[in-house]
Amino acid sequence: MHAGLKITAFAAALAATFGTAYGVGQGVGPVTEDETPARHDAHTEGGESGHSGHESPPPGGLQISENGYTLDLRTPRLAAGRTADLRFAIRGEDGRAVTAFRREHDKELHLIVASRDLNTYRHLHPTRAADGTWRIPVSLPRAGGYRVFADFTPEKKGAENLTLGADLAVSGTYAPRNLPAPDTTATTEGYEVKLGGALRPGAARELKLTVSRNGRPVTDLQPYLGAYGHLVALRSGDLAYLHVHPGGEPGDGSTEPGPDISFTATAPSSGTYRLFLDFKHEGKVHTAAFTVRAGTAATEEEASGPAPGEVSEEASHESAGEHGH
Ligand SMILES: [Cu+2]
Repeated sequence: MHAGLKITAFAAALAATFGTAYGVGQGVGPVTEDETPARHDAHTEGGESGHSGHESPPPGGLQISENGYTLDLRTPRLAAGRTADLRFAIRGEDGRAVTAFRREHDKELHLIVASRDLNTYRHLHPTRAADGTWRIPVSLPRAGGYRVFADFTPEKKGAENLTLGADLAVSGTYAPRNLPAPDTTATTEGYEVKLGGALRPGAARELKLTVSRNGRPVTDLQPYLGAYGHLVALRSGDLAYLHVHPGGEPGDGSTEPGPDISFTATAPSSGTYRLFLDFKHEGKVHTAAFTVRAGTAATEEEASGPAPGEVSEEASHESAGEHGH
């Protein structure tokens, strides 16, 4: 077991990997100050803060359009249980599809698809045509409301990382399901992942995920998109999107290939979140999911167990392992 990273080393690694526009900006906030005056005006009018350098930007994924970029989801409806192409484009202010993206973690764009009840999750890497339209075959098992997130950085001077979100409707017989109960252990395809640390509203906190299989620590995780793990956190209720990254990367001399994967994450508010960890081992990508509460007493009662007649927690867990890769 490695001792974890010193916070300074971690900050340096983050800065080296993501510059100032990614990751750091999620938690600290000053990055978007100058480019998003409108929403910060709204904050300061409320008298919350005269020192705007300490404000956090709103979480990603809540808007279909931001900073002049729009997620144009060309297939807003799919049928449950059928594989079909999900198509979309990212449009600039002129309405044209964007064709130049900066690579983040080996990809020009990361696409997340999650059901509103957070029982189904996909992390996908679509293919872009020369004209800027993207497509990826997807199969979603259950009907209901879904959210599609496009996480990308335009290749343009000064452009920052953006996560745009759009609604997707999946037709079929709709049986809403409860959010799985909070738990610090998740199992997926024979692996057990333990979550250490806690989310705190407005404060950066280290989360440590420890991977084992058959009771033995996994110490030969494989790099997946430039990291030993990718963690996405979605807020239950509105699916606010936090994309957090590990405190170090393969080959930096201090980051070991498991069993621990550390991240720093800041919850934008108290509430209940669903965390999805992607990791790669023996050539296959796995997803482990956790329900986590951020905050204290006020939120303790929110995520109650399944109501009578609802699908059991066990059944809910099966979907945590569904993965699009
Ligand atoms: Cu990705």
